[in-house]
This record gives sequence, C-alpha cells and structure tokens, in this order.
Amino acid sequence: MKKQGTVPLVLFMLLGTSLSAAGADNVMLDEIIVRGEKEASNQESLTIREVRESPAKDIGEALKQVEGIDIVRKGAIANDLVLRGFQRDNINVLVDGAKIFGACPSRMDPPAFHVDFTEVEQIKIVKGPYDIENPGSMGGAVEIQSKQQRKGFSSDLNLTYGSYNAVNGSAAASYGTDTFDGLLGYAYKRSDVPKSGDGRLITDIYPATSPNRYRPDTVDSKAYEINTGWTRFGVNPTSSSRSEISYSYQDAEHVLYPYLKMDADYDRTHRLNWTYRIEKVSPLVRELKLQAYWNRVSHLMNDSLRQSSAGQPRGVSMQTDATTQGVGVKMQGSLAVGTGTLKSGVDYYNRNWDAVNQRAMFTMTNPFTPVNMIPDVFVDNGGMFAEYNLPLGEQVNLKAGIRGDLTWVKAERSNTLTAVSNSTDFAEVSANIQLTYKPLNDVELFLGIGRGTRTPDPEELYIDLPASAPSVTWRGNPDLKPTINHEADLGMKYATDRLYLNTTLFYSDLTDYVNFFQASSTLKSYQNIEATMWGAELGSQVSLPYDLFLKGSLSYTEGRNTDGGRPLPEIPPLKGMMALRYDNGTFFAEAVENMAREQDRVDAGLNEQPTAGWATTDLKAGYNYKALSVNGGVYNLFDKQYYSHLSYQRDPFASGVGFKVPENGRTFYITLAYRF
Ligand SMILES: [Cu+2]
Repeated sequence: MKKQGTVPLVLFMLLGTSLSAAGADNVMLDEIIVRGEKEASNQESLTIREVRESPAKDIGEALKQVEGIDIVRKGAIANDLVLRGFQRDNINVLVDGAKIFGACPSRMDPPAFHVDFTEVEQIKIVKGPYDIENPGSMGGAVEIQSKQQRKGFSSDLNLTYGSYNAVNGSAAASYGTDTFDGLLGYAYKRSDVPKSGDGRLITDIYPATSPNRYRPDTVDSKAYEINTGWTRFGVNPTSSSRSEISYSYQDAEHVLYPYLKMDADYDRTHRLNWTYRIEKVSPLVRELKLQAYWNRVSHLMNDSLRQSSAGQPRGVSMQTDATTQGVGVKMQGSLAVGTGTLKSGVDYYNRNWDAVNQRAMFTMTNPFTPVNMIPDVFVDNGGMFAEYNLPLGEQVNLKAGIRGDLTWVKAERSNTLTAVSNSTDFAEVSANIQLTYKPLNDVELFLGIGRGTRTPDPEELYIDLPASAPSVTWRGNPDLKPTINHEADLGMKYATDRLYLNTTLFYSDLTDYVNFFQASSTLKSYQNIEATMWGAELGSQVSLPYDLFLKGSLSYTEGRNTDGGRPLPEIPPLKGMMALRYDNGTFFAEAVENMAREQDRVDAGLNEQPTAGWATTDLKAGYNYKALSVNGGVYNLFDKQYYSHLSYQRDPFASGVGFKVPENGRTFYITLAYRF
C-alpha cells in the first residue's frame, strides 16, 4: 500500500478546528430551489460544485451521479455517457451549442472527453426527444455550458492530488468590463494506473497467455497525461448585445484503455466557437443568436504497450490513425407571438471522419496494408425548427415544436462496402409537445410526447475492418435507415423551499433502432430492429434540521429487442444512491451509499454476460474560508471489487467477453481551490 492514509488525516484535523465557523449563504438550499422550481421535470443538471467535490477524472464520470446517467468505462479516464440506456449517437452531446465529435472508431475519445472541468459552469441534461434546437437529440441531449464571464478580475485555481499519483491542476484568469472581457485557462491532468478492489492494477486483467496483455514494463505506466489550454474574448457593443469567440486545445498523451486491444498514443483536439447575441431587438423580436464553430480531433492508437506488438519490426502489430472534423453554423431568433414566445432557427453542420487501420496479421503476404476503416466520410446536415411556448394562465404551460432535417452522407474513399463517392441521404421530421400543469402551488405535473430521429453515423454505415477467419470481421451496413423514437414521458414534481421530489416515467417505441449484432460466427455488423425501452427515475433532496440534507435517487431502464424477442444489449441495471450531508455553508461532510442491482437482462445473441450487483460507500468533506476552499474524501471506502455492467465490449478491437474493466478500489483525494 502507498502512503494514502495521511491525506484524510490531515484533512480531518484541518476540518476539526473549523466546525464553529460562521455559515455563509447555503448553496445547498439554493440548489434545492433551482431543481425544484427552475428545472422542468424532464431535465437534470450538474453544477461545477458537484463535479469538484467528486473524485471524477472527467465529465462523464462526474455525471454518473445524475439520475438516468451511466457510463462505459474503458480505462482510468475518457468515460462515455449513457442516458437512459441510450448510447453513442442516440444522444446528443453539445459544448456551448456546438456539436463535437470523437475521432476514435472505438470511442476512446467520446465527445464529453474533449472539455476540461475548469472550462465548465454546469451541465444540463434533457431526457427524451425534447431538444429540437439541434439535430439528432433522439434519446436526449447533454449540454455542457462554459463558465459565464464576470466583471473585474477573477481567477480560479485548483489543485487535486489523489491515490495513484493522480494530479489535476488548473488555473484560469479573466478580466471583464462592461464592454469587453477576456479569459485564459490551463489545465493539467495525469495519473498512474489505478487499482481495483482486489488490489490489482486495472491494466492487469488479462491471462498470462493473452496477446492483449500489457507488457511487464508498461502494465504500470502512466494511465493518462492531458494538457488543455483555452481562451475566450468577448465584446458587448451595447448593453443588450454580445459577441464571443473562444478557442481550446487539448492534448491527451499515452491514454491506456485496458477495455480495448489498443491504447491511445495521442488525441489532439481543437475547438473554436463564435457566438453573437442581441436581445430586445424590437417589441416583436426578443432575441437573435448567431453561432459558428469548428472542431477537429486527430487520434492515433496502437498496441505498442501490449504483448501483441512484441517482435514487430515497427513496434506495433496494429494501429489506427483517425481524424474527425466538425464545422457548423446556427441562426435562431425568439419572437413575441400572441401571448407566447416563438423560437425558430436554421442550422447546418458538416462532419468529416476518416480512419485508416494497419495490421501486421491482415493478409500475411502484405502486412500493414492500409485499410480504409472509415472511408473519409462527409456528413452534411441542414435543419430548421420552430418551437412555440405558450403559458395558459398561472397553472398551465404548453410547448410544442417541430424540426426538419436533411442529411447527406458521402464516402470519399473506397473499401469493400463502398466505392468512392458513394452516397446516401435522409430526410427526417422530429416534433414534440410538452404540457406542464401546476394543480397546487408545490406540485407540478409534466406530460411530454415526442418524436426524435437520428441518422446512422459513418461508422454504422461504412466501417470496414476485414479479418481472416476465425477472427471476426467488423463491417457496417450502408442500407441502414434512421432511427425514429416515439416517446412519452410523465413526470411529477413536488417542490418546496426545503424539499424536492421528482419522479419521471418514460416509454420509447423505437423504429429502426441501430443494433450491433453477430451476423455470423466471423462477422459482426449493424441492423435496424424494432425495439422498445421504458424506465423511471426518482430524485429527491430534503433539507432537515441542524443543517442536514438528505439526497436519494433511483434509476431504471429496460430495453427490449422486439424482433429478436430478447433484451437489448448494454442496458444499465437498476441503480440508486443515498447521501446524508451536513452543510452549514462553511463546512460540509457527506456520506454516500451507491448501489446497483445485478444485470441479468443480457443479449444472448451477442454472448453478453450478466454482471453482479454491488454497493459502495464514499465519504467526503470540505471547508470554505473566504476565497479558499479545501475538500477531499475517500471513494469506495471498503475497497470493493466491482464492475459496471457496461464496461465490457465485443467489437473486434475490444478484448472480448470476460475482460471487463473493474471500477477503482479505495481512492483518496484532496482538492485545494482558490477563487476570487
Ligand atoms: Cu482509438
């Protein structure tokens, strides 16, 4: 064991002396009010406070405390978001309204990975097909929002140190006047390989005979190293208008993915975003917004750290070089129409995705033949939407929206699935209606009915990774149709100043759901199927006497492959959380119990295996003194060995059934922050 014991001891000694400190405004009470009164039933949010208090290494991991959200763990970082069992392109992940894409065909770099915590103010989640401002929010949308500019000089310094030499340091400084403002930020993250509850490294999960095992000299190499820098400049030409331009660069190096057969050599991301907003243009035009963005990710992965690369003259036996690029423009306005507000807009984006794979073993006669795994595919999408929000008296609010999208997909290179310039196109309509009714002052009922769509992505359409039998070939399906989700949501919320209780229930009827399946013993591909999903979430937060707060949540989703008469694969099990917190505004201490039930609803067609249930305990505490704060804790206090059901994989580049990546064992962390 390492010298982890000293960290919490120092922390609790420090906290012990400060219990009598005077209470400031209580953020916890504010949060209950925000959740209870400002958020719709089908929305959730996570504040940067909640992110900072958790030992999460990335936004995905921080979000798993939210009802309805789970993650796919592939390593120590870069966790992929799952919302109500909807994964990948079934949900939309946006950063300040911009679509962002990952380059890796195995999702080593999911969209939310490309943003550092320190850039973020809060994360909003829309559950169900109710975001029609953006294309593709079929199962829901996750909107990452960057920090708002403040007047004067302000700075934000954070330093976290934790088990496995995990370091997360960041510094951001900004200056703002009434007419202009600027911001500069930098963040650094690194960690050694964490251990799971059984005391083994999470990289040490392979049998001694597996070619995918880490080499003895790399099994304990660093788990990741990430540098991120960002800047923003804003001008306010008038008191009711603002223009902003921001740029971020992220360089992730040496990221280990024990879940897969390869690791990331690098992952370099550029994000550029420009917005212009003008309010109160005329009595009719309440607001106009313009946006243009560009982002680009280049990614290189290989097996240089694995046994499979031993003796290879190039130092690798397989590698994939991938890039993706997104460009988009959006224009929208809010108009005062009748007694309501009409929001309407047009948008366009273009995404390019290209991945070239090379393997020593693929065709023995011609090793390292480049394969156009994703054949330089361009996706163009143009859409328009209108949404009308009509308050009907004090108690009732009606919102209805419609959106149309045209999508063109074209391959610029060939592989066995597609010739150069092969193309396909889609035309889709989404719509929804949302009714909110407040029969009593503290009670709110929500009914939503929506139709959401998403087009098949370039990977599902055109991926081609041929292999010589008995190895499994991974191949797309150029005939895929867009998925259509017809969903109904029912919500009930009870909220007072001191209590918040929200329950939601959803049912989804999915036409042409894109399902990954075993087409033959040597081929895996995608097919459109009929499927249904239903689920429920319960969230609550109560303020008790003596500055105590109780929080609890439950989430459940069940997916069914109607065509196959079996469960949908990769659906998270029932999970829940209970937390008791003491918080007087200056000092807090919290105990959290996390639970997940066994998942035995598995897809036999993919040879998916059940996962055992588990329960873990976390403790955390913190102290604020003026601009300085310190918080820390221990995650998985009892050092349980456990697995998230989603952390197994079955793609050709995944390590296969039986090689699940365990969750971290007991982890200590402490964060020092200075903000003024
Ligand atoms: Cu990759």
